[in-house]
Amino acid sequence: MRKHARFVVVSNRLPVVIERNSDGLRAIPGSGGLISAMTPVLRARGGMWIGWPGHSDGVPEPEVLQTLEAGSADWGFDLVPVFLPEDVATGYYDGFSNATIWPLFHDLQGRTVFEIAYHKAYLDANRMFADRVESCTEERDFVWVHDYHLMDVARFLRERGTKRTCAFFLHIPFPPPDIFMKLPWRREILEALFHYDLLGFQTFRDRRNFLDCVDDISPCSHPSGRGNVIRIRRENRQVGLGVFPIGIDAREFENISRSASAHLAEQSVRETAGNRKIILGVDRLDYTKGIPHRLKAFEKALGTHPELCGNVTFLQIAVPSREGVEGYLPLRREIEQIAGHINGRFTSSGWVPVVLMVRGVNREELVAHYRAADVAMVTPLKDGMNLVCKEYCAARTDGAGVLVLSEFAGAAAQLYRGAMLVNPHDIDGTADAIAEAVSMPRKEQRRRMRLLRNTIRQKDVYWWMDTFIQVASGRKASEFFDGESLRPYPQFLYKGEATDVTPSPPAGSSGRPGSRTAAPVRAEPS
Ligand code: GDG
Repeated sequence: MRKHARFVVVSNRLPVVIERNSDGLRAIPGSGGLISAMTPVLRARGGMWIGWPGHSDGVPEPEVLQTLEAGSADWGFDLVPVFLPEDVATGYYDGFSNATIWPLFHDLQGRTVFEIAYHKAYLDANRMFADRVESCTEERDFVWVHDYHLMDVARFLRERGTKRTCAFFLHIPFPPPDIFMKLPWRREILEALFHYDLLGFQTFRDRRNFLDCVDDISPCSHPSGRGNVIRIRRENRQVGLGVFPIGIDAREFENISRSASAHLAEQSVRETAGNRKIILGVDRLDYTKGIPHRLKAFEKALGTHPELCGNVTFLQIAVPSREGVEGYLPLRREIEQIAGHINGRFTSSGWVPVVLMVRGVNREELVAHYRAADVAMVTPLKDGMNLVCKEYCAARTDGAGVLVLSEFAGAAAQLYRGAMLVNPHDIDGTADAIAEAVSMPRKEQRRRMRLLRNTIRQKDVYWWMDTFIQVASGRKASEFFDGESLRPYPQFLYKGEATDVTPSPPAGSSGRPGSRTAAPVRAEPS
């Protein structure tokens, strides 16, 4: 019998990718928002991660298992695979998760595919995840299921009679009723979510949307309480509904940013841009991230603010993603075409306005790009949170740099006081914001960056996990980790930096779209 209850993470993908090299198979780190957030904690404190190892490309399951066992020893936590038959995996992942829920929950109804076979595959896959969770965990373990791929896991666990504490965090937005109601399986999904003990959302906007949907579909549910965590009673179950904006490992980004190698790599990024001012975009190549809109705003800015021509380089890193899902390859072509068009129109001797990198870079190079960027453009059409904007600020150990942030990113609820907020659909407004950001005086940059960095440091990934686990399990998070605190270093603040971490909207703020300072969605109360 184990001494402690275990901390178990369940997500669509394991945080590793199985790769074959000349020495055989090995588990290398995967990428993406969830992995960036959770891996540091599990590596430091141990636990278990259950997930799909991805399409196996003919690698036999025993070999995958063996590789993951070796990976578990290296990584310091257990990697447990859920093997999905190829047809189930395709319908569940490419289909229901990424062609139905992903676009719909980002308000993009026109891109949403409603296909009953996808939904069936989704249920099959969620049942297989529930089987694995049941067989690998005990009743006293704490099971934390992540994201829109796995909304039905608790339902299947409960059908088997298990009573494990099972909590769920939605990393993406929850849509308002007029969009959610289009889903043929809307009632089933809400019912499934009620089998969790706690549902976590990124922002108040998402929780409010969820409650509005519940109210439309089953008005007999009764919410109670106020603030970050409320309760809702439905039939004989009580479910917590919490708002937990996800953070990053800010200290880690600061440490990389201060390293000599990051300084060196920063120089080479600056040289790529001919030592001009740099505007940076870093995104998965996804239609929700607003890359075409951003490039068009840059083009507009060059046309209306001629002083930018020859003096600014737009550097866009776009990491290929979900290439099996419809719509992703055309997006790549669209972005390449817009970048080519801008370069064709504005390039002059020795200056190319847009540098497009359609590939990922390693962590150190990423930080070097953050350090080199005078302006970061994080302008998704809608985003659950967005970690890139937080990483950019954490990497700015010099206290300079300007964050231009979409008011439709969940992060805007936390960062609206230091960022320049834009509506990414407003190309002219965004173009003006670009010009303003590029010429912002150093003193104003520092004032804003101080606010941003302090919020990001205090509401970091450890704060996020600690708060979520405590609310979900009723136990201090340290109880799952041999009594140790989750944060592998003390909470840190620097002298001379403000400690304002729980911003509230400025007095008289209307939150009106287009405003560069108003809060677009409610900021979290203390
Ligand atoms: C989902 C939600 C939510 C990107 N390019 C490179 C690279 N990245 C890393 C970034 C960042 C992560 O990928 C992307 O995270 P985001 O939060 O921006 O976006 P999603 O992947 O859509 O994540 C999102 C998140 O979950 C967490 O809850 O914030 O709203 O959609 O960490 O650094 N990393 C490296 N090279 C790259 O080229 N090394």
